[in-house]
Amino acid sequence: MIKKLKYKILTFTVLIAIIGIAQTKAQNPIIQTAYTADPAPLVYNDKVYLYTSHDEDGSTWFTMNDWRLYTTEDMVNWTDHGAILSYKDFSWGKMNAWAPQCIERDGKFYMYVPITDRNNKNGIGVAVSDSPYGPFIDPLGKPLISNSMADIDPTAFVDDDGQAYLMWGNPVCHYVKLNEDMISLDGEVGEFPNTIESFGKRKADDPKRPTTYEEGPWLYKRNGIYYLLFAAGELPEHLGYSMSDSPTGPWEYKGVLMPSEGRSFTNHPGIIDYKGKTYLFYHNGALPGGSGFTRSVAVEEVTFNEDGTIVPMKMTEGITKSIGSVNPYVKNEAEMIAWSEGVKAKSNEVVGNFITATRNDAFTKVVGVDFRDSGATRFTARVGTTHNGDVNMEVRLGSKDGKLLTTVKVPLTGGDDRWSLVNTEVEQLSGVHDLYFVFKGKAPSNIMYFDYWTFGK
Ligand code: FUB
Repeated sequence: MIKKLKYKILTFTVLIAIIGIAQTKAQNPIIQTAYTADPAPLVYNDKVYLYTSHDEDGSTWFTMNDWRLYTTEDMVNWTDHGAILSYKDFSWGKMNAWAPQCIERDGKFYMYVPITDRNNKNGIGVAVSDSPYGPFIDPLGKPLISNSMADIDPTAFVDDDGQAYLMWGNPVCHYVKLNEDMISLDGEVGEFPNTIESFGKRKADDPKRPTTYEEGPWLYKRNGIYYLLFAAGELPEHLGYSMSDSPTGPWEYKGVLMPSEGRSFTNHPGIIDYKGKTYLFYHNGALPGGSGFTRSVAVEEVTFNEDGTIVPMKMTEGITKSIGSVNPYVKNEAEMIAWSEGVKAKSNEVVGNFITATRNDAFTKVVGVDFRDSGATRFTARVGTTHNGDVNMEVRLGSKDGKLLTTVKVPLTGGDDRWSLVNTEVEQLSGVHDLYFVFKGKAPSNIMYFDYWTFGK
């Protein structure tokens, strides 16, 4: 089985390398500063919290050590909060920080995660926090679910009547009720019958996998109808979905939600309603260096037919219009980014999360900065570099080559644990603009680092 899977992966990777799919320059994939996968969005207090798994740079297998968090209030600018949980935070965890989901109940946040334990067995753990940003603590000291190697990809859901459910699994979908404490099971683990009616017929005959259901279930409810979205086979995966009038089925297969494309042999759905719209998150391999093991998360707006079925969608350039705005007169994190190139996410104990420009002309873009009529005349940023004399950060309007607002000379600080606050004059600004921070320097790598920015008088 593993041999067959590896062969399929290799064939697909070679095929993609030959085709050489072009890198998108649009809003998708929404995270460009790290390789992310298995998106798990959560809406809480008018903000989107996007939990992801994390493919390590240069991975040639599922080398995944922690889960990351990104947030947005406008669906375009995403703020990086770094790694908020690792398999190492579970005393029993050995490796494989795969597809997570975090949900909120009564002000507490429950992060359900698949991990391989110290006996090389897969299981699902739960970690709890008082805040969506963590810290998350494992209250059990052991897996919540540990039945078989198939225990991966949890999705959690609290129904309107207060009953909570956990579903997971590859190659069949398991489910169980959760008690109100969200960290113990209410009854026996069940399994959705893996029938053609429920999950559609797989093209190739595979006795172990007769239907398209593969992994990555996501339970969602809209207008009293339950939707089970899932990663569907065969490889490369597409997304499929089924509908039911009960969270535990029987499920009726409704077809392909998103066909396979985008340089990754896996995909993984996560869906939310936010500010009157519905959004589907998924992953592909569209970043430079992207592949089935260096994936990146993307998002599409979802539309429904009158009968509640979902209009199938393809991978597009994503959400290009902001549904909010950015206030330039407060401290804005450099890692709040709508698009970037040549930039990596970093963090340390001195300043938390920040970004590093890896090459000359690397840049970040922030969409919809609303200067109003306040007449900003000063720009301030916390920056640093290990190079002497030749490093500048340009602040431009509208495009990477757009109107130059100011050039910040980046002082030599000597390391990303030492920072300098720089201040420059800008001409009076008003109105809404996209801001570009363009990093200039002669060094072959790690040109400079950037923590935050703000405008004032
Ligand atoms: O990210 C590791 C695994 O790949 C996930 O658990 C699956 O859903 C697939 O995306």
